[in-house]
Amino acid sequence: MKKIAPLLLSLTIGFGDLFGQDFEKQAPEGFDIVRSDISKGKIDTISYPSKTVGVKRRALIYTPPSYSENKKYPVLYLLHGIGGDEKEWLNHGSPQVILDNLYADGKIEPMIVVMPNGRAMKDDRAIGNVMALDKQEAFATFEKDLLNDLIPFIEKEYPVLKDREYRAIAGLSMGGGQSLNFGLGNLNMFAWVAGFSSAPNTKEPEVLVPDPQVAREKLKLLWISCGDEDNLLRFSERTHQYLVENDVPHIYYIEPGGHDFKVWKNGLFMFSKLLFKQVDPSTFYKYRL
Ligand code: FER
Repeated sequence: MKKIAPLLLSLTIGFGDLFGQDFEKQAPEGFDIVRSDISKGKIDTISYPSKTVGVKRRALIYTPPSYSENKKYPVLYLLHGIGGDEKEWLNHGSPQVILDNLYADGKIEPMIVVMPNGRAMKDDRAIGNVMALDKQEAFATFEKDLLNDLIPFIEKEYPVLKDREYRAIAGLSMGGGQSLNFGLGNLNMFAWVAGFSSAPNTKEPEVLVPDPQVAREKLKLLWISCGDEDNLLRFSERTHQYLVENDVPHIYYIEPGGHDFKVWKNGLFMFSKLLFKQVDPSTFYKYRL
């Protein structure tokens, strides 16, 4: 019996997985609730000099439980939406709780998460008309700030792995568009790219992925998710359609919901579980409706 039990267990899990029974499509209840009995990561505010903007800029950084400067970590850059700033995820998405819980359950790789302000302009506060043209342009300018200022700063100040395979970018809405634009536009820098409910700033598919062959070779994981009741769904849909037509493996994950943090928290939960691990593109279909 001693020998048979593990065999039966692995068979059950194997078959369960085959039929999708063990496949978790929604974060389980409590995934975003603080647990008192587990070790926690830490959130700090950092300030980095930006040549792009000409000022010092703020970002939040999450270091995982058991963080040590003697280890080396992969990094996820996690971006906010049009009405947010570097604190939006923290204020509305409990990313540190979601990640702490996943660590406690052994479901994610230790990683550093950087939450910058994606509105790269001198006054980068989310006040006044957040849709104003100069503010929208600042979301595009952030590509330079990220690549030339923030990433070099993080790589100088923190013990991080600098290879593209250890760098991920994900974001919600306007930050989802940024993640797809900057990630797919800089495949020499990012192997993991995710857009949650990506906004109209998402470049047209042909511009986003001009060379499907290169994307196929370089991407570890491209994740596109959106709520089925989101008015911006068409931007995810058209990207997905193009990727199918051009045979670029990706996860397309439409879940019940609108343009809100329920969807984005679930996106962070699901995407972070896959990050910096072996991925099997033959399982991507499971995320489809
Ligand atoms: C738009 C509608 C929504 C738009 C941006 C958004 C740039 C972004 C929403 C968000 O970040 O939540 O027309 O234009």
